[in-house]
Amino acid sequence: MSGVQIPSVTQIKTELMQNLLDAAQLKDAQNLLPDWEISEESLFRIFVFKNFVDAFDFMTSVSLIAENMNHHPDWSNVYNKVQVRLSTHDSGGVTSLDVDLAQSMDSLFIKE
Ligand code: H2B
Repeated sequence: MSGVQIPSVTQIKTELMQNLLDAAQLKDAQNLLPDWEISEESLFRIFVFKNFVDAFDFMTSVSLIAENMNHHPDWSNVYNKVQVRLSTHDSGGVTSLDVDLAQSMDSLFIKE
């Protein structure tokens, strides 16, 4: 075997943490996403639709985008409401992937 280095768990964790948005980036995210509640842990928004079918249509459209990104929302649906929480589980907080997915959800919602 050649000198292949296996990173330690601490090294891997440090690398993942580097993807987390810092305070300034979270502030920029808040400007891009005025309808979202933003914290270091997650992005949160409740989408309200005319009825259940519109809410489910939205979720179906988002599912295709999420699968494509390999980045998936934590969400729940009750009748015409879809409650969404976005975070990057692998990094333990908010990354640019969450901002990207939130923006996609916002633009799908406007088109409803
Ligand atoms: N979605 C979210 N929201 N965060 C993740 O860290 C994540 C994901 N990781 N979808 C992906 C899948 C990972 O679990 C798989 C193994 O690639």
